[in-house]
Amino acid sequence: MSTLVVGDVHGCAEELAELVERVSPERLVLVGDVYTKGPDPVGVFRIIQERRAAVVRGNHDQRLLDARAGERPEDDRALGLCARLEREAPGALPAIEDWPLWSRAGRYLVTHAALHPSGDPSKTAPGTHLTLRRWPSDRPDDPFWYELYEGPPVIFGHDARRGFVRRDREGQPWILGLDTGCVYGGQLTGWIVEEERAVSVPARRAWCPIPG
Ligand SMILES: [Mn+2]
Repeated sequence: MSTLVVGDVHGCAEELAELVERVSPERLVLVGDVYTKGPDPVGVFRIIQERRAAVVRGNHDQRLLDARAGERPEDDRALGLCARLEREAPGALPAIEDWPLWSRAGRYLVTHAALHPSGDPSKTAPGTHLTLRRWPSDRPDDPFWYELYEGPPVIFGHDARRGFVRRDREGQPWILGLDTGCVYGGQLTGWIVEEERAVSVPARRAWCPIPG
């Protein structure tokens, strides 16, 4: 068995295809934020279908669901992407409804943004799974959530400004942040769970500036 967990794809289907071809995993898991910002969300949906990928829901995925439900009438970009997906990839938006806020890959918990410091997903608020970077309130002087983390091994994404994060415990990888900013011109990074190693492919180009 080989399991590849991949950081924020953000519509970068070419890079995802290259990474998946290079590793040929039996199980593909994405940490969320898969469709928005980048050039080819439809291509990403095809790869998810072909590989029967598991996806945990990210804040940008949730945003598409909210836009589709009429809860973001001012969000032209989300509405535009919803319209495109409904036209070119029917099934893409309804599938998001089935994506959980967290999952497992081997010995790791997988979530998009963060977990409660205990590592207990049932104590983790939905907004923490989806968007939190700093515990407890995302204030600029709060510590990063993983500085306080005491739970089981975890893989997350969502923080391209931090880039690749790795903390070990007892000589084993323990906290892994995989968002290396592919859509901003960085890299797309995955973690091969059974081999305990990272694999990256460079971005073809930058599609938007990294948010501040
Ligand atoms: Mn995110």
